[in-house]
Amino acid sequence: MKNIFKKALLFLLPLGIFTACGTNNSKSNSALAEGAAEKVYVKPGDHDEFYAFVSGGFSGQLAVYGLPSGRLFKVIPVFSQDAEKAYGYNEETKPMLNTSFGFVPWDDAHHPDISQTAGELDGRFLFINGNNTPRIAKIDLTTFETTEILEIPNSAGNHSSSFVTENTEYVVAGTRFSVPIPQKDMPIKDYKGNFKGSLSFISVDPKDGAMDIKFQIIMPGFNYDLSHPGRGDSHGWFFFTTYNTEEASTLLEVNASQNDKDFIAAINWKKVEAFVNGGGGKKMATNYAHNVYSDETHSATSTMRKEVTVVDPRDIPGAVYLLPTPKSPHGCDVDPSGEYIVGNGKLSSNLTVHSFSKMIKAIEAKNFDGDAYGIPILNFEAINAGTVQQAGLGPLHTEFDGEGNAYTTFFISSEVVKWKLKTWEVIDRKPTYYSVGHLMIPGGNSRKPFGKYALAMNKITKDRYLPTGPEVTQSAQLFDISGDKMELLLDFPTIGEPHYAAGIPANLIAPKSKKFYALEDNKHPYAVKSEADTRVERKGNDVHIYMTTIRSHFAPDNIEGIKVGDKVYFHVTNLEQDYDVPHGISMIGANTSELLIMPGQTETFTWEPKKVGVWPFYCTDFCSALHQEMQGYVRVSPS
Ligand code: CUK
Ligand code: CUA
Repeated sequence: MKNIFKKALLFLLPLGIFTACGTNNSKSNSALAEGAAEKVYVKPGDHDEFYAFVSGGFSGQLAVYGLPSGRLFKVIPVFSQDAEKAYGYNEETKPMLNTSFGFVPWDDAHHPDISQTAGELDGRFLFINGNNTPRIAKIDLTTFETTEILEIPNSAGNHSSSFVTENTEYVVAGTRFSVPIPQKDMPIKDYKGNFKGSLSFISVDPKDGAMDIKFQIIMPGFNYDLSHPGRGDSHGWFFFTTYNTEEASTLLEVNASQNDKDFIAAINWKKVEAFVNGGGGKKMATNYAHNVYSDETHSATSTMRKEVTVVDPRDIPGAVYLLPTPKSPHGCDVDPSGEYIVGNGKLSSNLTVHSFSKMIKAIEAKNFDGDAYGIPILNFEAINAGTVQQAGLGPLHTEFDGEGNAYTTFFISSEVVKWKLKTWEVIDRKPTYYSVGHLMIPGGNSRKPFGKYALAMNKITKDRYLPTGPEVTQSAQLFDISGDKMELLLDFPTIGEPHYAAGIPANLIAPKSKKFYALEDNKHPYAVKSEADTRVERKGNDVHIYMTTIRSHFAPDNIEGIKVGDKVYFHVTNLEQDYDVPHGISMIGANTSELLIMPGQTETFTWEPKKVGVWPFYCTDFCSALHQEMQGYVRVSPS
């Protein structure tokens, strides 16, 4: 790349200047499809064809939309407290947000990925990463609830996560920042050679989905950006983009973009797995939280783990190779056949595509260009499958439609570009409004993409919507990709900042969706199964109220004997056995949120009454014609 062009890119990349000027006609809808309205209109009462699970970025949550309508169905709380669902507020879910740093009720959620069987979406689980305090969460797609959160030790800015292998053998997490491993007090300027990266392979139990860090590969001190699993012939491999291969402690241009090429790290995880199964690797003492939510007890437990298995790639010949890839690659995307690995060099206008089969041949022929890091670097020409020339400015991410086409997002030139695998020719390009990050095609990260739609997730919306003060919504744009040319169908606002999304046909999830919990299976320690068992028990200053709800009353509903200075636990069981009949409750001045209790479930909130008096409570969810009668009183006497 010409130096002046590179400088321009570096200058423009963070500012999105191209965006602002290049799409001066901001209301332009040049790509809008004929009949777009009918194509996205889902009649009242009808269902959407796809679910789209869209990451909430710095909101820490995951939003569920329907496609093609763009209607928002639910925000699933994952890494952040959520008053609406009492997540992280009620006693049952607080342990989900526990970490080795204590209670951390926030994170930056980036990449959802749905579990796979034989390379196809199976609709069982969804995994998503928290970048800030490194964590991987698992969401059960029958209940749409976060059921497991695993902290990742030896990681920082957990970004190249959380993608799954072809049979969900592993969900993979890679550090963005290299850090001292183990952490220690040392001069930052001594980064080079001393800071390390880590790539974590988290096994997923085939039966219940339980996560466990099988091993961590300790890598050179690069930044690890994104990753994708191999599939088909390349199943058994995992690919990670890297930048800052200069190993600089400051990423100002002079330091971090010196190298003409960074790398995609290719990991033969089956080899590493065999090494570890044979007793290889070291047990390293560390500290990380493992939080599990049980549908039986409707409660989470948090345990602190003390040990992780780490491996040095230099101890496992043939396990790790570096694939030279131009100019700070961001996305690392493997096509449905598993043959092509697309490296999206952010500071490049060309897209580099590596060939898996050529990579294997180059390894066999030992066609290496050195091994500066103790890891063989493969010869660029030997592994190159092709290049998409002058495709756009600032390539970020690529998805596939399963018909031999790839779709790459370009942040700076603010467009989606469709191109053909094998011939590397650009077929179509459409502007996005504005500055697209990720793109999602349902199943686009699997052996079987469903095509039909592509969802662009944009960083900047400016004047696309009614203004709402300095902060305006982030946005998604839906494209019809069923024809040769992409056609814009719809804009819709999103929560937080959407990074990646995962889409899946509704019929792979909807039939299995849980309607309610069976009361007889409720193993919550404070559950009561009938009104006859409701009671108030005092233990010193702790008062436990075993309460039930059913349309349209609480039991008990008149509670006396509470004193200022008590800690009152409301353990509320919803006795309903019907779909969509939650009840809610809270108390005046309670600094935990309201509860929202699903049928058959028990939830607990605590209340520390500060004032003498008779204080009412009521149901917060409009549940029946007599909802407004659903109330009670607590009498609080002096201590
Ligand atoms: S990153 Cu957001 S646009 Cu976190 Cu996947 Cu590329
Ligand atoms: Cu129960 Cu309203």
